[in-house]
Amino acid sequence: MILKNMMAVSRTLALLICILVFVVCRAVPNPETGKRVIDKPLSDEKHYGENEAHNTQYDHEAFLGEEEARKFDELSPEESKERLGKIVDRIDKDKDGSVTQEELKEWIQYTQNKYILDDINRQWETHNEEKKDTLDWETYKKVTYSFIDEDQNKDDDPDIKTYKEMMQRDKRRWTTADKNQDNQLSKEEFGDFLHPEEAPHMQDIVITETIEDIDRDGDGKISLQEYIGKYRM
Ligand SMILES: [Ca+2]
Ligand SMILES: [Ca+2]
Ligand SMILES: [Ca+2]
Repeated sequence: MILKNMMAVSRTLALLICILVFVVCRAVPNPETGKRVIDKPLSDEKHYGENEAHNTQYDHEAFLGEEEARKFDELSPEESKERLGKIVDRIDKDKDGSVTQEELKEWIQYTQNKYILDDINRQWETHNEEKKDTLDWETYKKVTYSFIDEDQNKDDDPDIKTYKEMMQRDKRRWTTADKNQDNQLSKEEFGDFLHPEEAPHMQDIVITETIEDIDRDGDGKISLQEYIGKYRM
């Protein structure tokens, strides 16, 4: 229903979304969930479902952002049409009455950045109950991994073993994110910790974690089979 309205606003716009989303998806491999470095997909929906059927909800979320897309689901067709019209006005930066590919690209980047900023704010509040200016590792660990008793050796439990490994990787990333090395993360450093793909000084850790995710047999190399297995789209 929503996409119909979008097409009513502009058929060309819908086509551009498909092209752009396709281009972005091809550029950023979308490994299975569970890896620690996350390239936030444009939507949690699958772009193509069974038999390569096009999932319009994916475009919908890429275009509006997940939260905004949810709001649209609750609107009547008339209301969503009106609201989409207003959004198109915002996308059309030079106000010439049409949306160029560049304007649409900027809009999608804007919705992605907004997701990242919202996520940082949300997680900062969750982990920083005392509302301090900085966060230390022990506080973060207590909130995130409270269920792990490090003194008890339960490595025979595969879940606990996995969480312990995740915690060690988090600690390593935490140390890298601590740019001024005062053993505390400012909100900005915490943002780099959560979304290392956005920060230049975190690039090495992004590469290391990505290799670790793909290198399943742990020999330090990525075989063709490991690569294909991981990045099959
Ligand atoms: Ca324009
Ligand atoms: Ca710091
Ligand atoms: Ca390997």
